[in-house]
Amino acid sequence: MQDVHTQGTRFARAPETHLASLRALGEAVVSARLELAIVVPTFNERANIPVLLDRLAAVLTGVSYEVIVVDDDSTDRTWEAVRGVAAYQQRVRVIRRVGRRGLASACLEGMMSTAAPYIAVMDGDLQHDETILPQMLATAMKESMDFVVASRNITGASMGGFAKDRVRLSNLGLKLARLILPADVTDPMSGFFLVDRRFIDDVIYDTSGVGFKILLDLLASAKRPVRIAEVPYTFRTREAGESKLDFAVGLEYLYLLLDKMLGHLIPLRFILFALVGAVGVILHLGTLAVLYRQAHLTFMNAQVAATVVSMTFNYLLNNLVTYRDARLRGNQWIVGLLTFYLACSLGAAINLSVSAQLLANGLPWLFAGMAGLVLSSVWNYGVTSVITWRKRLVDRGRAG
Ligand SMILES: Nc1nc2c(ncn2[C@@H]2O[C@H](COP(=O)(O)OP(=O)(O)O)[C@@H](O)[C@H]2O)c(=O)[nH]1
Ligand SMILES: [Mg+2]
Repeated sequence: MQDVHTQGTRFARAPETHLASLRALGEAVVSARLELAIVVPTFNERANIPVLLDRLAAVLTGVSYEVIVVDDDSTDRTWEAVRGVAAYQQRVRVIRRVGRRGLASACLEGMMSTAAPYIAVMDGDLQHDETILPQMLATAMKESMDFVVASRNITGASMGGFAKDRVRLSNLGLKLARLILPADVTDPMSGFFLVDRRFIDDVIYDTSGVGFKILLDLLASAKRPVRIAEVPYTFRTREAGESKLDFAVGLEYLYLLLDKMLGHLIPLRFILFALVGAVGVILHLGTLAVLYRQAHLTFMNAQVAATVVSMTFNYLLNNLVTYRDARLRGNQWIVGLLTFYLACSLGAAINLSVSAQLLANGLPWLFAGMAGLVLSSVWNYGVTSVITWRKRLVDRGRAG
């Protein structure tokens, strides 16, 4: 019976048999079956988390739960404070993620790390009212809901002291969200909800995991009608720490919407790459006009200068936006620029030869030109993703 603890035995047996053997050995196996996991994404919430853990314990008496704090290596060492509690309270765990940022991806990671049948997600800054959690869990269980969303937009709920421009921004975001949402839900931007784990397992491959709006991401990934209940609550004002919502988060929101609308058809990176390219074409023509018509350079010289200007611009913008998760810096940035020039010059050569060929074969000039453009865009994208940014993506994958 001693070998119950060895790896081989553990994996060879069904979980129930394993539990039975442990019980036979007199081990305290489980006090109660885990019912609920609460996933809390944090970045610099050191002052708030201990208070939240106390409040959860006070309100969840009689529920078998665990709390998973997913911290993105906070500079205020939130992870350290949580570990301090977790050392004494086994229901508290912390995942310290290094080299990564993002609320949505943190939530997904926390969700993947639990065995609980229901998972709640809530902020770590005490803005979400934890006292409605038992009601949310009961609703999900009794009515077999996929989601129970804590809503700020239904009767009985309130945005609390949310600043006016934040309310306006939130309403705009809501209008945009309706573009991708199959489900009818009053507050799809809510960061406070409870979900049946089976739903997560169904959609996990389709989630985008970008930005702040994890609920929206999950709902828009659904492949079947979603059962949703809503519970009202009042959004509290933040007392300690500060909001992480900024311009980059706004951009990530648009990125999420685009990915949900088009991501299953074309890789989102390619769409961004093509958009950047389109802006580059306008810049190219503008530069050409100034240098050729106003500065009176020869057409060839003006064309070469415009090409360098637009290629450099494309590189900068792609490095900032399209590959923001694999951004090149320092020496890598210079090598990246050179490989980008090289790849795109070949792309231009392909464009010229293909379109000339098509024109010679009788295709109208507009179509010949477009075909060349499409082909060279695909070439530029494919080659630079492998040569210019690939190493950085691979390095990041390893670090992750
Ligand atoms: N893990 C992780 N948590 C984050 C990140 N950004 C924000 N959070 C947490 O997500 C929750 C909501 O963020 P907050 O800035 O308060 O957003 P707001 O309430 O919309 O202003 C808080 O618990 C933050 O600490 C992030 O990049 N990673
Ligand atoms: Mg907040």
